[in-house]
Amino acid sequence: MKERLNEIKEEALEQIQSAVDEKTLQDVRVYFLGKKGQITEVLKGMGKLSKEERPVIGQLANQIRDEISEALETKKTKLEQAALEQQLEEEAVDVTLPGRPVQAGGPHLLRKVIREIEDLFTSMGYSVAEGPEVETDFYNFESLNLPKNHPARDMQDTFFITKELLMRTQTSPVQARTLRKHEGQGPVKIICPGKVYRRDTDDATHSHQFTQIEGLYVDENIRMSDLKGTLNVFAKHMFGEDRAIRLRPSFFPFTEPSVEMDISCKICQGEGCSVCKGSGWIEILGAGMVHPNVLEMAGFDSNQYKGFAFGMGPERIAMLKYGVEDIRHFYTNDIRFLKQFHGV
Ligand code: 2NL
Repeated sequence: MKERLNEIKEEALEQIQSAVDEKTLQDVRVYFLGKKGQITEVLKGMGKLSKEERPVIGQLANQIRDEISEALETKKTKLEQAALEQQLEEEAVDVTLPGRPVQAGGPHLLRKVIREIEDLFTSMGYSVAEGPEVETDFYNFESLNLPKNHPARDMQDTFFITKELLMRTQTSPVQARTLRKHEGQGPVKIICPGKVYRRDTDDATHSHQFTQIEGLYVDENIRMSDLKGTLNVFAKHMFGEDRAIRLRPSFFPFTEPSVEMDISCKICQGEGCSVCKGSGWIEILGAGMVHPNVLEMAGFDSNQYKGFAFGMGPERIAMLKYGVEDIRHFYTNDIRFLKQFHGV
């Protein structure tokens, strides 16, 4: 029996030694130390032993059981340690590797052009005013001298929401609202940038949604020459000191008289080319002296107060300044288009 017990010990230690996982260790424990295990099997033969031999074999069996148990524990700890080390190695991070480059964004070209125009006008004492994009028929049309059924409403195809509510077709309602707030007291000196909407079929030069900047200066003694001087400063600041401006008579319902402003073509120096369509001039914006009806409807005395106003499309300004050939580039967010203007 002694020999058999020692054999069991050798076998067990060998199996423990070669075990590669905890499941195998568990199987080894059951096979040797379990209720129906090898040691119990041997001890069943104790009855055949003499009185003197019994305690000796019993003691040896206990000793071997303890040794196997201890070997199992030691091996288990070893396996756990090895597993942990492997995991640490696999999940190791090389903190000395260079980081992934961060893609730096920047303001949209349109935003930059709008900001440049805002900066110029605020430097001349204008404030920036904003208002709702969903407007009432009153502020978008009636208060700007465009009564219901006026034929000039056809100039601006409109997205109506209800009979009285619409998507604003211009930023002038912001100016009408601001005038009203001043309760007949000048001066009012603002520029109004923002999104506007018109029922239109999108193509290279038209969009159903675009941006506009309008300006308004109302005070006593404001004259057409003030308008001309202001627009001249604007044109030279945006397009270069060497540019000339020209005002042509035009019509807007909210101004009288009304003009359109052209700048001289930089490409051909006024000779005529494909950009200016042979004329030597490029149209930039519309403007005029605020119609007395607009002043009166906003609560201003049109004998005491005069004003000038102008409106322009930042898309058009950006297209001319940076050679953008399709207005849809501003809205489709192709990163290759947008990135070209990061430095400007
Ligand atoms: C254009 C022309 C213009 C105005 C906008 C305006 C606003 C008030 C009173 C009078 Cl509250 N006028 N705005 C005046 C003239 C022209 O825009 O071609 N825009 C793209």
